Amino acid sequence: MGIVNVTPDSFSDGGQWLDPVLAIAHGRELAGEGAALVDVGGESTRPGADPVDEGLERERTVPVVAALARAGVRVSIDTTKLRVAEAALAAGARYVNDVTAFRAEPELAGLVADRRAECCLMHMRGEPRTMQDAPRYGDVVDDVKAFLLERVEFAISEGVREECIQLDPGIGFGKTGDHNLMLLRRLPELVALGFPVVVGVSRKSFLGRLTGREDPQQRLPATLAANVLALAAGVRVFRVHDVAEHVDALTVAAATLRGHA
Ligand code: HH2
Repeated sequence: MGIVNVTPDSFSDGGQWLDPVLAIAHGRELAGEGAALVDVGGESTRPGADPVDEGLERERTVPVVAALARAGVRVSIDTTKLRVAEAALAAGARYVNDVTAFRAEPELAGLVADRRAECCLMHMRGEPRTMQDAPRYGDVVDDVKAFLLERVEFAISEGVREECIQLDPGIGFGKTGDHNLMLLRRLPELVALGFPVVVGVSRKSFLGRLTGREDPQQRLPATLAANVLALAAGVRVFRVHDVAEHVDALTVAAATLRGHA
């Protein structure tokens, strides 16, 4: 899953793809590099980010979604808002990536069901503005699992088909560095729930703290290490900024795990 942030304030590429012409070209490039899905977002979820008004979020994302879908790219819309998702699906998106797992606008589940779209249900503690204020868990993996299962139940009760659901532990969303590392170490427990697991570690700050890389753009080697191990743990979807590099690394890692080309 390649990332296209049509935002001025995303943590690692804010402002780079705010111009729709550049965002469309970037999405096509990521698809050309091998992304099976391109995730288009118009609102940053970085800790402390300000919410974006629905109209503006639609203006940023829908033209990009429409152009990519027209070009044959499979598109995901990264939004928590019903109206934005509705417009994006009408413009050709096939996947809804809602970091609140249908908690912000529960009607979003019915929309996904209706349009027979796929969706990612992600764990987040609280909301972006406050999620990093002293996050605490009993057992972080057990808590995330229980949350995700509850959201699966909700989605299914709204008509979303089981085979359309993917799960994501929400790396960096209301977690300390150690919470993130424990979730990554125990990914097989999430994989065992039986749904495809998505992880989004790309360039995130816990990698910067581990490596001393303050510039998010310099966190590619750290991101590759985490994603290769996630592949070995059974993860199937990797939400990344750097697609070409991940295709190489994951191709070699997957062949090695199989023991043949
Ligand atoms: N992480 C980010 C945004 N959306 N969606 C899923 N499913 N999983 C994630 O881990 C995830 C996500 C944050 O990364 P990014 O989009 O690069 O930054 P920003 O939210 O600042 O735009």
